[in-house]
Amino acid sequence: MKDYMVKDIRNIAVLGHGSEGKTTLVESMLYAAGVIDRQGRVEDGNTVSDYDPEEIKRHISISASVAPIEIHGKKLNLIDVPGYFDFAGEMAGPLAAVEGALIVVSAVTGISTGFEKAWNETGKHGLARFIAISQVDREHINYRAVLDSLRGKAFTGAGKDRHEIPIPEDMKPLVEEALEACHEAAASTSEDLMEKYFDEGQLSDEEMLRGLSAGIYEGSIVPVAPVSSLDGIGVRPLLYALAMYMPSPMEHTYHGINPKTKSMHIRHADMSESFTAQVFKTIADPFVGKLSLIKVVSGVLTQATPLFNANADKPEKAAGIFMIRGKKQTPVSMLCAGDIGALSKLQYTSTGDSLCEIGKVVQYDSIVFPAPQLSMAVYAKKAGEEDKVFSGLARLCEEQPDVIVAKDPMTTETLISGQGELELEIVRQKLLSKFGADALFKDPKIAYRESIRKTIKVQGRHKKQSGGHGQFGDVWIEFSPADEGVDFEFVDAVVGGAVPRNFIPSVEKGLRENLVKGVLAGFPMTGLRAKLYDGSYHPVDSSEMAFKTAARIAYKQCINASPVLLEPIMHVEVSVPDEYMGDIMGDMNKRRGRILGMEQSDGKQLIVAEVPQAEMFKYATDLRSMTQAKGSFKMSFERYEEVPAAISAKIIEAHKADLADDEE
Ligand SMILES: Nc1nc2c(ncn2[C@@H]2O[C@H](COP(=O)(O)OP(=O)(O)OP(=O)(O)O)[C@@H](O)[C@H]2O)c(=O)[nH]1
Ligand SMILES: [Mg+2]
Repeated sequence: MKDYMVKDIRNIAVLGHGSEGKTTLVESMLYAAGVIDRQGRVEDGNTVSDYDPEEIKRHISISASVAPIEIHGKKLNLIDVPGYFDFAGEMAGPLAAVEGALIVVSAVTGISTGFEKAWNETGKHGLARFIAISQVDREHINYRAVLDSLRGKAFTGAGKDRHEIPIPEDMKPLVEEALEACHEAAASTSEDLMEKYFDEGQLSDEEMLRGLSAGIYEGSIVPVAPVSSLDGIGVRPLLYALAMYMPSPMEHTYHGINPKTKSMHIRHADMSESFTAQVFKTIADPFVGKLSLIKVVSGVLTQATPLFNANADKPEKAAGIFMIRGKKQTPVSMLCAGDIGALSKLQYTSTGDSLCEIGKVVQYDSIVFPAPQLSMAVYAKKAGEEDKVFSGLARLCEEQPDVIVAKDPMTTETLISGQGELELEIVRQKLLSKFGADALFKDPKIAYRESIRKTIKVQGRHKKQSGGHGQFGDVWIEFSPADEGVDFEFVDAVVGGAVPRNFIPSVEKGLRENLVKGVLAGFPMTGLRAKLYDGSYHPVDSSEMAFKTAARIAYKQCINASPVLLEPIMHVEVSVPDEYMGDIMGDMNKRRGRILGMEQSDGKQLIVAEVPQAEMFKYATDLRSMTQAKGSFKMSFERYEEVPAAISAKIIEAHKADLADDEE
């Protein structure tokens, strides 16, 4: 591959709803540009982009992949981004690395949720946008209807390579209409072009290029191109239009800071500036090891560049510099401003990090990944393989920053969280295939708690005096519900030395040690007040241990203080389009939820509710199917509440059975 000037580079993310034809379009563009001599098919598992065994097995894209194409003297770095919502985490990185987006919408299904999300996200990033209406070769399509539904969002017009395509008679009116629309759109981007257009009724090619590029760059023009990737119809004109009209990185200004001095730095895609780059994706490659995919923001990178990681505040050393196309890595001696490539074996670097030169530190905004929507508990299938499982997961999480593995402080389980069940299942499969570690993903435990509802006064008397050193400890404790929000309160109300001062801390310690196991089912006790108000001791046989045991005996009698089971209640905010509100509320009621309120927000209905955590497992999956993935939700812990009696009986039984299993 030859070196390209910055002005001739086009970085383009290919986005859209799942199965709309993104990978197939990238494949047919590679073929049309002569990069590959045989066009692969997703069904045959031989496309350039979908090279991961899991992708080949499932015929969907799972991770973003880069496919550079050289055409019309330009270098188009296409990044094929998965459309399925389980892989939503794969969009954030590429959006930080590109200046343009090609959003694919199928002529069969028209605008869908994935299109809306891609449209909104690319809008937020201020990217230049093209739309490809794919699958126009399919039957029962209504191209016009799709075009009209897009009209509300974009300008219509087919990019065209005049020198190549003869126009059939019956298509002439459509092409004329599109050409006229192109002229109007180009003219609308500046006063002088508007004037010229009104005076002469048309613009020159150069003026068209200037006008359309300006409009596409500022977002007022979004070209729409019909394509059939299987037959290649419209693919070459689209390539031409992307090469001609998409902005180069030169048009952008990049803002960074020096994290230590807080000084601001402005960078341009200029080879004379110092080298800076951002890592937008990390791949754990079985052969070259860790690969960090980078977008060179400014300057030039060679093996001699003194690399520095601004986020880790550490010098870095790359084993190699590569150009990437699908799974193929081609070693190169340098990467220039504006271009996309990869570095191998960086030690301290993760996705989102900024790389620069030692002594010329610039850090760009980190990449924000979507918050996890679903969690599962992780166990090694075979005892003793825990390390293998968790070290493998740590490696895989480097590749997928939206997947998080962390200990749940409430249940001490290790949880893996991500966008959806499919994403987590694929992580589990990769753990097995790449690292030979077999894991079990289960529904996480609920951090139930126990408490008491009644006040009782009880005695805990421990006496063992059968030869040798005896043991004696005797306490009277009043157990009662503590104030709201208090976990445990110990009150020393001993008078007259009934329990010697030095043993009172042992009573408290004894109680605290036992609180981890409630009297009802063995869940941790909370909201308990223990007032030690009397007792007795033996001058010889009393000891710390004896009083701890006495405390335990007293504590066990909390079973008579109307103990109850408490469950975590979550504060849930669900954002959905109006038409789904009824379903969501009905579903919330089925989950023992309490609707607190509804309000309009961002053009959607925001439903606020409180729902038991136990009813919210896999809510991400259910919400997606109830709202065709148009809904989103946020959830956070609110408080503990009593579990209804009927439900608590089942939970207690199940937990006792679990504890019995653990003891075996
Ligand atoms: N007839 C026809 N089928 C197409 C065309 N483009 C894609 N397909 C088919 O549509 C299906 C999905 O295509 P993909 O390219 O995998 O779609 P995608 O958008 O990459 O899907 P994800 O990566 O899973 O989001 C495959 O069966 C393709 O063969 C087209 O232009 N015409
Ligand atoms: Mg795909």
